[in-house]
Amino acid sequence: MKLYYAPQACSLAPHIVLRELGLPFEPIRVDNRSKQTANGADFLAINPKGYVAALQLDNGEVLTEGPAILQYLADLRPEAQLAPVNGTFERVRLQEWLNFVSTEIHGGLGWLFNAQFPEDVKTLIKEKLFKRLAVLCQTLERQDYLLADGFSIADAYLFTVLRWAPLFAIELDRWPALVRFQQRVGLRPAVQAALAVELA
Ligand SMILES: N[C@@H](CCC(=O)N[C@@H](CS)C(=O)NCC(=O)O)C(=O)O
Repeated sequence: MKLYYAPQACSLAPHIVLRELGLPFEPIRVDNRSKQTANGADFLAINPKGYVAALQLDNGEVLTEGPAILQYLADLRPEAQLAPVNGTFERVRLQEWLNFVSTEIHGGLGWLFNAQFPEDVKTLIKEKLFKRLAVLCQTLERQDYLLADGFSIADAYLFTVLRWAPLFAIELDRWPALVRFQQRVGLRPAVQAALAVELA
């Protein structure tokens, strides 16, 4: 498998999960501005959507969209228990979190990267985001991870997008449960290995 990633982008989540699962893969860096890969390929020819993450399977299929990629990977090694079994209520609960992280947190923070947005619009986006962070806190104050049973792919995704908050002067100290969550997930060897590659 090949993981097309951009350093510290949302592709960090599948990068972490690939390492958590110990699956063989080739990380291929993408320049998100030029849409060129580090090995000189046209990324748009690989993923016409033009964004990371993209996972190229050994049969040539290219899978995109973070929540789909994460679930595909977790199901390759169900014994690692990074996702509840498909068809169970717990799996739907996981999908509920994946969707929340994708639309409410990733989506919310994602808008703030847009330099053309006026400050008052960004303030409105932040106000909405703060309400969503408070929702996360309600869960993470009573348990270590989004699912009560332990670390899952949803946590890898949440950890990834919460790392962007300080870029927009959003100090997570306001939500101590989120700070503890970031510290807890950040200590995982797979997370440190993925970050070491992306920050190199
Ligand atoms: N819907 C996609 C969004 C992916 C996304 O937002 N990727 C960003 C990095 S976090 C990107 O590559 N943006 C570059 C671009 O849109 O040109 C997903 O959930 O995977």
